[in-house]
Amino acid sequence: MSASLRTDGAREISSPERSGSVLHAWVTTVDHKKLGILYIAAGLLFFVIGGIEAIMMRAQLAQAANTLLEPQEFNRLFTMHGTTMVFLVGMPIVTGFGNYLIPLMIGARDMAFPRLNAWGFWMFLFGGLVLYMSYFASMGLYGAGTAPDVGWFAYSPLAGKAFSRGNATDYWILGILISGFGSISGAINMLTTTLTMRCPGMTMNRLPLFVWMMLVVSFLMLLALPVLTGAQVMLLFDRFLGAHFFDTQAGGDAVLWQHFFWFFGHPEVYILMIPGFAYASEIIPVFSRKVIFGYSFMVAATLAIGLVAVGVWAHHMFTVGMGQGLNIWFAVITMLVGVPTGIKLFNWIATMYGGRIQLRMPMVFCIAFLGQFLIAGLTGILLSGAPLNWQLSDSYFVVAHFHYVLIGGLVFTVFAACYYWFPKMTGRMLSEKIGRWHFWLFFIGFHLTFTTMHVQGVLGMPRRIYTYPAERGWEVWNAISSTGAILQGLGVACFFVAVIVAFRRPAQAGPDPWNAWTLEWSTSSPPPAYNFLSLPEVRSRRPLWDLKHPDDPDWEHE
Ligand code: HEM
Ligand SMILES: [Cu+2]
Repeated sequence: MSASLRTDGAREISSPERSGSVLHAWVTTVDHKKLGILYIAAGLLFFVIGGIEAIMMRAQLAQAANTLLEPQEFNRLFTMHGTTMVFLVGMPIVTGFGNYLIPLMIGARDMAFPRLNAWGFWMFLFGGLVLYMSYFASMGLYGAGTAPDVGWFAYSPLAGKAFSRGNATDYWILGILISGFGSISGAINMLTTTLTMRCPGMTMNRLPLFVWMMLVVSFLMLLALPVLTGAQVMLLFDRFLGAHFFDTQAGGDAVLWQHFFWFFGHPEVYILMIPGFAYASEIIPVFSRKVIFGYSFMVAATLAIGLVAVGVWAHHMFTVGMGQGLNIWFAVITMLVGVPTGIKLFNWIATMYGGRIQLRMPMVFCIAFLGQFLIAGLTGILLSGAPLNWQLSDSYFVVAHFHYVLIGGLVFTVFAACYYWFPKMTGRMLSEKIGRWHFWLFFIGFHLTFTTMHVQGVLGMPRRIYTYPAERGWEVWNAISSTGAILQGLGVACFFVAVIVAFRRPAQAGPDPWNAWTLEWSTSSPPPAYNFLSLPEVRSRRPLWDLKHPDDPDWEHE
C-alpha cells in the first residue's frame, strides 16, 4: 500500500486493486465490499432462475389435468427450485450483506481472512454451477442431462442408487457440498471479524443489532452445515462405495438421513431468517426516527432463537412414527420459539409506536414483513402440534407456511435491505416511484399465490403432485395462486428496472442519505477501498449521531 497527499491535505491510500482491468479487479478481489456485492448479485441471479422454475410449476398447476409438463419434469423443477432458493439465493445474499456491512459497522478495514473470503465466494459459485451442470451432463458426459428430482431434502431410499440411477442426485450432493464450503468459510470470517476486529470503544454492548444477529447466524452455520456435509458424504458412500448407511433393506436406516438433514435443515431456516430480522432492526428505527425499543431484549431474543433452533429439528418428522414422548418434546420446544420471536415483533412495533414514520421503500417492505412474519409464525405454531401436523404434513398448507417464512420473511426484508444499502454500495438511490410498483405487484402477487395455498392444503391437496383431477375442487384456488406468481414475477422485474435506471443516473446519494446512525454511513458512498482513513472511536450505540450531535448524547427520538 502507498500513500500520497490529497488536495484537502488528507492522506490518500491507494489499494493494490487499482492495477489491471475492471474485470481483473473484480475476479481477483479480496475486498469484503466487492465480495459482498458479488455474493448479492449472484444470489439475485439465481433468484431469477429459481423464480422462473416456480412460475413453470405454477403454470402447470394453474388448471386441472394439465399436460404442460411431464411428471419427471415437475419433480426436477421443485427439486431445483427449492435447492436453488435455499442454497444459491438465501445463503449467498445473507453472506453478501454480512460481508459488505460487518467491517463497516464495527469500524474495521476488512474481514479477518480476506483470501479465505474470496475462496468462499468462488466455492459457492462453483457449487451452484456444478448443480446446474446436471441439466447438461448427468447422463454421462456425452448423454442428455437431467436435473436432480429427489426433492430439496433428498429423502432416502429415494436418493439411494436403487431409485435414483444416473448421476443427477450426485450433482445435487456435490453442488451443495461445494457451495457449503463457501458458507462455512463465510461464517468463520464473520465470526472472527466481529470478535477480534472491532474499533476502539465498539464493545459488544454497542454492537449494531445487525452484527449481533449475524454473529448468531455464523454460529448456526458452523453448527449445522458440517452435519449436512457429513450426511452427504455418507450418501455418496452409499451410492458409490457399497455402504448402507441409509439403505433400510441392508440394515441401514432411512430415517437417520431425515434426522441428519433436519438437524441441518431447521437451523438453516433461521440462518436465512435471522438476517432478515437484522435488516429490519437497522431499518425500522431509522425510518421511525427513534432508537430500537429494548436493545438488550433484542439481543437476548436472538440468542434464545439460535439456541432453540438447534433443538427442534424433528418437528419435520412427526409422521415417521417417533413415538409419543419425542412428539411431545419436539412439539413443546417448537412452540417455545414463539416467545423470543414474539418479543422481537413487539419491539419492532414498539419502536414504530410514537415515532415519525417515513414511508420510504426500505420501511414499506419492513412493515409488510411484520404482518407476514406474524402469519408465518402462527401457522408454524399450528403445524408444531403433532396431531394437526399429521393432517397437514406434506400438504399445500406446509408449502404455504414455509413460503410465508421464506418470502414474507426473508425476501421482503432482502428487498428492504437492497433499497436501504444500495446507495451506500453504489452512491445511487433506487427510484421510489418504480419501487412502489415493485412493492405492490410483489405484495399482492405474494398474498394471492400463498394465501390460497393454505386453503388448497386444508382441502387436502398434497405437495409435489404435478397435476390433479378437476373434481377435487382445487382448481379455482390454483388458478388464483398461479396468477399471483405472475404478478410476483412482474414485481421482481420492476426491481431490476429500478437498478438499471439507477446506474444510468449520476452517483449523488452522498454518504448518509437516510440520516442514519451506524458507522457505514460515516464513509463516502461507495466507501473507499480502505473503509476508514483512521479507525473511528465510538462511545455509544449511535456513533454517527454522536459525531453529528456531540452536545446531545442521550437522544432517544426526534
Ligand atoms: C418467488 C415466488 C415463489 C413461488 C411462486 C414459489 C412456488 C413454489 C412451488 C409451486 C413449489 C412446489 C410445491 C410442490 O409441488 O410441492 C415450491 C416449492 C418450494 N419452494 Fe418456492 N416459490 C417461490 C419462492 C421461493 C423462495 C424465495 C424460496 C426460498 C428462499 C422457496 C423455497 C421453496 C422450497 C424449499 C420448496 C420445496 C421444494 C421441494 O418440495 O423439494 N420458494 N415453491
Ligand atoms: Cu423446522
